[in-house]
Amino acid sequence: MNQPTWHILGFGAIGQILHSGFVEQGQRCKVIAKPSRDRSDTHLVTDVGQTREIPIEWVKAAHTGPITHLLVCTKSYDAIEAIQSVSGCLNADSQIIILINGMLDTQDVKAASKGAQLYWGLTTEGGYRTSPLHTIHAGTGLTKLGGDTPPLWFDYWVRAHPRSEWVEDIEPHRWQKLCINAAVNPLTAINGCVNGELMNDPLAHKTQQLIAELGILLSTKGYAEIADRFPAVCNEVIYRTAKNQSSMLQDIQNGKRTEIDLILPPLLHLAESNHIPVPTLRELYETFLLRFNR
Ligand code: KPL
Repeated sequence: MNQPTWHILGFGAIGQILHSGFVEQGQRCKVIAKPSRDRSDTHLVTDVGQTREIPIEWVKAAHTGPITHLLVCTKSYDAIEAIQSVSGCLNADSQIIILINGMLDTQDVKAASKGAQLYWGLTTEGGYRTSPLHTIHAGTGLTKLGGDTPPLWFDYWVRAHPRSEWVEDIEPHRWQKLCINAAVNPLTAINGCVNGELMNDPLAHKTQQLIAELGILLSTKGYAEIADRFPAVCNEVIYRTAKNQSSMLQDIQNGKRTEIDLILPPLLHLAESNHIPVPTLRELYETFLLRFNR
């Protein structure tokens, strides 16, 4: 297979980290510009104190030709509209990789995708921005992509992003990532702290209570193995992204809409429909709504 040309929708911290991997590995990667976007020629990514400047090839949604490989890393609530904005460039051969936080319905994405092949992914890489085009890569993580057998493009992906793996059944991993975001994001947003503070007093106890409740929800979904490993996996993400500001904390600090609606309600709904008590998770949601006036 020829080297793919990647198109990125959503140029936040994760979009910028992924973009830098492709470009630095010599792969073509175009960034689909929002109309209002500052279109500088480069962006910066800082990794353990070293800052690299990466050239950007911007394209306008309406003016880019057919898209073969589309990477969606927008906010979850923007994803459908963002895909619709390029639907004229998609066809049944296009490959769409969706790497977002929160639970978005596959049917809704399919409806926007012109029959393109969809792949779900998730990443526990930690990054935050100090300005629109400067990302601090504050914690390393793992990226998982999945759906049946790995497509040919996955080889190119791994060259650019070596901490990636293919999993046949991505669904349990999506739920695991949802649970990680439920444990980390609202609590860091409410307390205005970096992820690592969840390991310390006074937040450690609440964090572990949340992790325990979320583990029960994962086993309710039938993901016994993932549920058993959840405390270790979630604590490892917190440890590895200790210096990171969660995406929800960044949204609150920047006065932006958060992804809370696509993170906690699906889990509370799961708990309710299975009569599972999740008092800590429920209280977290109530506190979040009260605190941020929603
Ligand atoms: O996904 C994240 C986020 O902040 O949204 C983690 C992995 C928790 C890193 O901060």
